[in-house]
Amino acid sequence: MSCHDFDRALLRRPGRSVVNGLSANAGPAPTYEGVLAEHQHYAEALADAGVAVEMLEPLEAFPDSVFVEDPALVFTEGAILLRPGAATRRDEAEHLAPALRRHFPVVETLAGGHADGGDVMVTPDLVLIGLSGRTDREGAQSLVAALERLGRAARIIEPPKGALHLKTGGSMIDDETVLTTPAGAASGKFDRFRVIVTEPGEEGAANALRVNARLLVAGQYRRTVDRLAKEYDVVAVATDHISRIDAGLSCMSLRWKAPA
Ligand code: CIR
Repeated sequence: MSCHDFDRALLRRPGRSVVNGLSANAGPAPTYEGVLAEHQHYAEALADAGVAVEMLEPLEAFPDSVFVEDPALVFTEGAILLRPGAATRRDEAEHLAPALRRHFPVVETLAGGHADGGDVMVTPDLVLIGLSGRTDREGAQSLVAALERLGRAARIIEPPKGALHLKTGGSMIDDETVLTTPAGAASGKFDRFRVIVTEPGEEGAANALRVNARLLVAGQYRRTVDRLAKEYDVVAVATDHISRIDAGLSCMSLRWKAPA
């Protein structure tokens, strides 16, 4: 089975508070309507790719809670509630717990530290955990232990500094290939894969999302979209608004294949 075979996805509709989402940039905030439209288009693209989408209600008290990838990890074998590294996001995990318990008989937790799902790259044989401003060594080690309890091998890596998360700068786009930035390629961290580099000035395209046969790519990065479309079944999904709060395509869903 490919690590991109999915039939379920869990999403959370953005609340109006999403305009106050965390951002490392001083640029303009997104509009609520802009984020909502991008989120709807994204949910449709996932459904078209063959997954059943469950949409959770907004959580106004948590501006970043639309980015459900960060407080949890999900696999066919079970789920893991994470410990998000940003103070304003810490309690998002407990709000996701009821939905996870509905879908997964096993829901693991982390013993300590902090870890965000954006720092987790699932490859066919190994789960890579990137250290970042959100994922510390204690959290990463706790996550390795939780993954082992689910029967998954993991390795902690130190990706190039500067990106919010490991997957901000790189994504598995098939079982052998990583799409990454020039810095990600130069780091050597992805040398065991075939590497495709984003087009110059289009580093934001590195957070792409493979779902079954489809590859979702941020639509504003036209040259990278065109390059990938020569090889993949690409769906361009705009991220103009969510990128203003440092988000990309992987972070708006949790995806898994239900047990047969
Ligand atoms: C944050 O800073 O936590 C949010 N504004 C963006 C989270 C993006 N998450 C992701 O790429 N996995």
